[in-house]
Amino acid sequence: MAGSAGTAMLAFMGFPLTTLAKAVQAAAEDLETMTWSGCAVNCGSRCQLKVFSKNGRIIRIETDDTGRPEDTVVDGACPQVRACQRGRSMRQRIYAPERLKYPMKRVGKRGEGKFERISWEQALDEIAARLKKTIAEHTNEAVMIMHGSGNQALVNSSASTYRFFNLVGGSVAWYSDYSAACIQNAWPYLYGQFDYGGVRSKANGQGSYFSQVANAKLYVTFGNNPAVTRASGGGQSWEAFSALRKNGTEFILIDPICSDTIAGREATWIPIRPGTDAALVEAIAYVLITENLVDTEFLRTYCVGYDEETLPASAPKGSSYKSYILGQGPDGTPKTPERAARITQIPAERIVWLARKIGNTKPCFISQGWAPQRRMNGETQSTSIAMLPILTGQIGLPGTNSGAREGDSYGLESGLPTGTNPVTVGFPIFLWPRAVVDAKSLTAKNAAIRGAEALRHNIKFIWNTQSNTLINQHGGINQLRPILEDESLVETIVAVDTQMTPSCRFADYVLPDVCHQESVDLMADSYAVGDWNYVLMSQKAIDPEWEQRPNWEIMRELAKRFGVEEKFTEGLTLEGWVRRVYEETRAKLPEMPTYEDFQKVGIYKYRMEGDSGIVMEDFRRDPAKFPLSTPSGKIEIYSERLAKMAAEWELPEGKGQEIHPIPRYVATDEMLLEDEKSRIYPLEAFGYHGPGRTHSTYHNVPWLREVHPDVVLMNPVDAKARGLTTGMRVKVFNDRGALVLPVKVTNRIIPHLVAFPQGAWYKPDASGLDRGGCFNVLTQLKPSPLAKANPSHTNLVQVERFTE
Ligand SMILES: Nc1nc2c(c(=O)[nH]1)N[C@H]1C(S)=C(S)[C@@H](COP(=O)(O)OP(=O)(O)OC[C@H]3O[C@@H](n4cnc5c(=O)[nH]c(N)nc54)[C@H](O)[C@@H]3O)O[C@H]1N2
Ligand SMILES: Nc1nc2c(c(=O)[nH]1)N[C@H]1C(S)=C(S)[C@@H](COP(=O)(O)OP(=O)(O)OC[C@H]3O[C@@H](n4cnc5c(=O)[nH]c(N)nc54)[C@H](O)[C@@H]3O)O[C@H]1N2
Ligand code: SF4
Ligand SMILES: [Mo]
Repeated sequence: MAGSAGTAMLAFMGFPLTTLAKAVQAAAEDLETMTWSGCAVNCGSRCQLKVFSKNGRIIRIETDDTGRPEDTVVDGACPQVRACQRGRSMRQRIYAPERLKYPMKRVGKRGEGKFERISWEQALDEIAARLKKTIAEHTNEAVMIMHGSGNQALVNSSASTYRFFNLVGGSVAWYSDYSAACIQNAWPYLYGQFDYGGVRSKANGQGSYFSQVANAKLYVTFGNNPAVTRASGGGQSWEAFSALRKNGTEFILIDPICSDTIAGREATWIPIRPGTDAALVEAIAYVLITENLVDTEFLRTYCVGYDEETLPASAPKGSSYKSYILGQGPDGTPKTPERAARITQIPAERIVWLARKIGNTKPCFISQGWAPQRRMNGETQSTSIAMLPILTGQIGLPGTNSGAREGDSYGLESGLPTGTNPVTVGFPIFLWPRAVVDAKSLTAKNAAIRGAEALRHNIKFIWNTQSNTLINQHGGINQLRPILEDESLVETIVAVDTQMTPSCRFADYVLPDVCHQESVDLMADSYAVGDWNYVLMSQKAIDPEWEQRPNWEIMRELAKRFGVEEKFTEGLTLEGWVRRVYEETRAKLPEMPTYEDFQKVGIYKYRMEGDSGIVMEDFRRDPAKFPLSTPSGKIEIYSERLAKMAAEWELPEGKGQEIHPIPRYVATDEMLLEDEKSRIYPLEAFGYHGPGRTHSTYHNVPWLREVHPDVVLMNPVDAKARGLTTGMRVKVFNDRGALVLPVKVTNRIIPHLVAFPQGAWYKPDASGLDRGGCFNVLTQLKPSPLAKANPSHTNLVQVERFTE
């Protein structure tokens, strides 16, 4: 051994053995090792981490410092893939007191949080037996892998989970997500498609890249906070600010909050009431039409249904967009700025100013974040915003956009192959609690069921991996809770996580996964890294301290118990798969280093060629040759498909449960002035995506809780009326639930709205009052009409001072 040889040599040279040997040992112990890794949560980016360890413990985290900090893709240079505060505090997540250490089995009632430690053998045997029983008794349609976005690495992530389940008959094929379900399901009727993946500018109906903002004279965005929601140095916030700076593009943000994206910058904030963007758009359209600022040539050539002349044959008279705006349709109401001023609380003169600016400034880049559509009226909010570039012909040209969130080139698709799900019947994800309780009542026409006319089996087995959606992130927590607690409904819940989260507390078995730094993997850029791409190496820095196992190994062990281990592994180890995925990626990018050389550098940055970053460029150039995938091949401002659904779908009771063939404002329940309940709950409320967490991940990191404490933002007008000052504790409540947090009184939020970051961990006290500040005790289980999506941001509440 090197140690004893060194000791022998020192002895031979006549030095006092013990002192020097100790010194050598101390020096060795003092050595730090550096390994490459990354942060792969679902913030839309991925960032490189440099992990420094000593004596088997991680002691420090740094990040990408290759190249120059000022490098930006807007100048054609490769940006640093710098981690934000979250990635840099990874160490505190690895060593958190909430870290899962051993497999555990529930001993108390479900949800009580009482568990006993068991062996891996026992856990895996029992889980395998239960899963086999569920499949035998209820089929694979009764098995659900919960939505879960916490780990976006390429191999040791839920890819392993899906791979296993697809080998044993599959799981219910839910679709859509919690991020962008409304725009995802509404956009295809307008533009033919909505697409997260692929070379984005080639996907019609996606967003142009942020780098195109540099070619625009005016950038107008709705409910979009890239400084926070796109925080990576390799990602879109850096690209956005570089693009804005390059040619001094004028920047207007429409948002109920003066967000970090504009605070302190050269920008105009137009405060708006949440959920009323579509009403603002209608008034802008009114000004554009009446002042001849619309691009009639564009509307005639590329669109269907703008005016009566371009309406499809099946559409009734007076149903065109123009007729609706001018009050010549069935409602007879002109959509004037004065009307919109009442709804949006933006003064009419300001609306006219904005309309003239948009109508007269070209190129104009219009986009939206996803908050305006994470609502009960989210479908028409998202398509209405698209009407601005459509009316002004600002599509398919440099410096323009479709109205969607800014796109990105989203590199190569690679990762552990998951196989194909043999089950094709599924529901929109937000409806899963109803699929637990009464699946057969969910049909194609009342619940957008796909693959069958109705669901056939209640969900009996839930596999909750890298997910806090089982309870924390879903919505209507107090209404969901009894459904989970009832053990006669879902018979088995397995959670695989790295932390003891609120969702884990509702599991029957809890299995501890490794953190990225305790195993080996690859990561790649995702849907928000902007106009550059990369692959990251994640090396093993330390051994897991307890009994944690990589998810891939957990699924392999289950595969063994189902007799499909060989099919699962294809004869490879986890590292073997990492290597294979790397080699497959390298086959497409021959300039990538060898796997061995890649270990030294940890990152490979590349750019997708032949991608202008301008969405619908081909369609604009030659609409006959490059039609959209709508039935007419054009932009369908009037959609016959939506008109048919409006006539045929069964929609529930309630204000705003409507489907319309054109993009238009829809007022809904749980909106101020619209809902009777606003007399009791006179404040609107939403939980934005804050800088201190990615959803609920990183919640249990003390550094982040200190820098970004959870506080309720409230306008001084509302605070004064309640005798509140900053720092006081308040109770935020409605008839669905209540929570306690400190208040922060600030002019950066509009009156009659309160907002605070979503994702805090649900922590109810004995009375059910949430001491954790989890927004979802206030949200509802009722879905939006078309997409059947989570209306997370549509809530009425009351706030009062809280004393124990
Ligand atoms: N730091 C951080 N980054 C994240 C995440 C995170 O949790 N933390 N999550 C990631 C994920 S998965 C997603 S889906 C995205 C989410 O990205 P978004 O959905 O875009 O984010 P939000 O914070 O909900 O909202 C963005 C802005 O919209 C404003 N807003 C709210 N309602 C309305 C409205 O009706 N109209 C208008 N005009 N503005 C409105 C809010 O005040 C906020 O400033 O972020 C991603 N990035
Ligand atoms: N009120 C309200 N609710 C919302 C939203 C909102 O805007 N408002 N936003 C919605 C949106 S857009 C989304 S995307 C969802 C997100 O909801 P989720 O997809 O559930 O995301 P997270 O809350 O981050 O939970 C991810 C989990 O993965 C775990 N995890 C992290 N790394 C690993 C790993 O390596 N292995 C394993 N096994 N686990 C790991 C984390 O500990 C955490 O428990 O929330 C939705 N919920
Ligand atoms: S949370 Fe997102 S931006 Fe922050 S380090 Fe992780 S991947 Fe990067
Ligand atoms: Mo999301």
